[in-house]
Amino acid sequence: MIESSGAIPVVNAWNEWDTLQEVVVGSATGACFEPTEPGNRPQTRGAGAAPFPTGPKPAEAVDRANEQLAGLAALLTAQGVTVRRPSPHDFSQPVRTPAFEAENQYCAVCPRDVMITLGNEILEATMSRRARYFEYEPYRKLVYEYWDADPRVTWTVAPKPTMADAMYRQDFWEWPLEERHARMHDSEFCVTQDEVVFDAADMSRFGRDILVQESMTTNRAGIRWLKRTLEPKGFRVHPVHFPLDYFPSHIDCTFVPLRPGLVLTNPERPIRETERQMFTDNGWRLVDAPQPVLTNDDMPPYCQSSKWLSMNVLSVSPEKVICEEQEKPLQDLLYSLGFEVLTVPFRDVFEYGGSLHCATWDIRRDSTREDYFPAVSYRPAT
Ligand code: ABU
Repeated sequence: MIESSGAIPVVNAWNEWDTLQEVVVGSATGACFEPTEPGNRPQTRGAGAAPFPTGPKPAEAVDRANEQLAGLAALLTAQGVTVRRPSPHDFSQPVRTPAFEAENQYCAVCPRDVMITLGNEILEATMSRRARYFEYEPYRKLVYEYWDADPRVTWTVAPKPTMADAMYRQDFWEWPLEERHARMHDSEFCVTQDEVVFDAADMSRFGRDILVQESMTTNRAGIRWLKRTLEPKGFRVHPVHFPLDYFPSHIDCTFVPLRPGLVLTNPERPIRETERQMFTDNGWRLVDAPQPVLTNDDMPPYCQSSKWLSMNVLSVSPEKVICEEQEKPLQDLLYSLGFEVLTVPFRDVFEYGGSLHCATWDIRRDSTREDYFPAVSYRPAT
C-alpha cells in the first residue's frame, strides 16, 4: 500500500528531467505482434522479407526483452528510484467493440505511449490503434493505488474514439513518397480529424508548457481536446510539427528536453521554423543528436520504429541521463554537455517499438511547475 508522506504528492511530475523518484518500467510478458489495421501497417524489415507475423511473440524474444527491462529496473533501483511494473494482461485476446475487431492486442512494453503524468494528474490517452484500445488495463491497478493513496492525485481518462473504419484515411499507406512530400505541410496522416485521437507519447512536458506533436497517432481534434482540458488548469499547450518526418509517431525520438534550456534534437527532423521561435526567444539551445549507431536497415526485423530510438533517453535528473549501451556517439555528446551518463543494453526491447523513454512512465519527480518560457507568444484554446 502506497502512503502519502507529505510535501510531494505521490504523483508529481512537471517535466521530463527533474530528479526521478518513482517510475513504471514496462514488461514484455504476453506480448503479441501488432496486427495490421487501418492505423498500422507493420512490415518485416529487409529485402524480400517474409510477411509480418501474427499472434504471440516467441518466448525467446519475450525473455530477451524482459531481461533488458529488468536490467533497466535494477539500474533505476540502484539510483534510489522506486520501480513499479504493469499487471499481467492477456494480449492474445482479440478486441471486439460495436465498431471494429482486432485479432489480438499488443504489449505493455511502452507505458509512455498510453499514460502520462501532468503535475499531480494521471492522464490516460485515447490511443490511436485498435490493438491498443485496452492498453490502459495493465496500469489500472497502479492508478488505483496512487489515486487511493493521496487525495491530491487526480485521474483523467480521455474519450475513447470509435476506431471505426471512417476514423482512418485508408489510402494513407499507399501514398507515393512524392505525394507525401507534396502534402507534408498539410499534416494529414492516417487518422482523420473527426474524432479526438492522441497517444500520450506525442506529448512532452516543460513545466507549465506542454508540446504536442501532430502525427499519425495524434490529430488536431486530439490537440484541441488537450488544450481545452489542460489550459483551464494553468498549462499552455503548443502543437508542434516536424515536417520532414513523413511518418511521425511519438515525439520522444525527435525532440527530447534534457534540462532547462537544452533540447536534444533530431537532425533529420527539424521543428517547423515558427515553432522553433518559442525556444530561441527564451534562450533555449537545440543540440542535434549524432547519427545513431544502427541504420534503419540494421534495426531488428520486426521493429516498426526508426534508428532514432538512439535518442530515446531517460533522464534520472537534470545532470544524469540513461542511454542505450551501444550508442557511444550520443554518450560522448551527453558527456560534452556536462551530463553523467549511465548505460544499459536495450536493443532487444527495440522490436516492441521503444527504447528507454518509451519503456517507462515517470510517476514522481522532485519537481515543481515552472515557467521556462516567459517570453512566449501564446494562443489560448479555440
Ligand atoms: N515509439 C517511438 C518511435 C519514434 C520513431 O520511430 O522515430
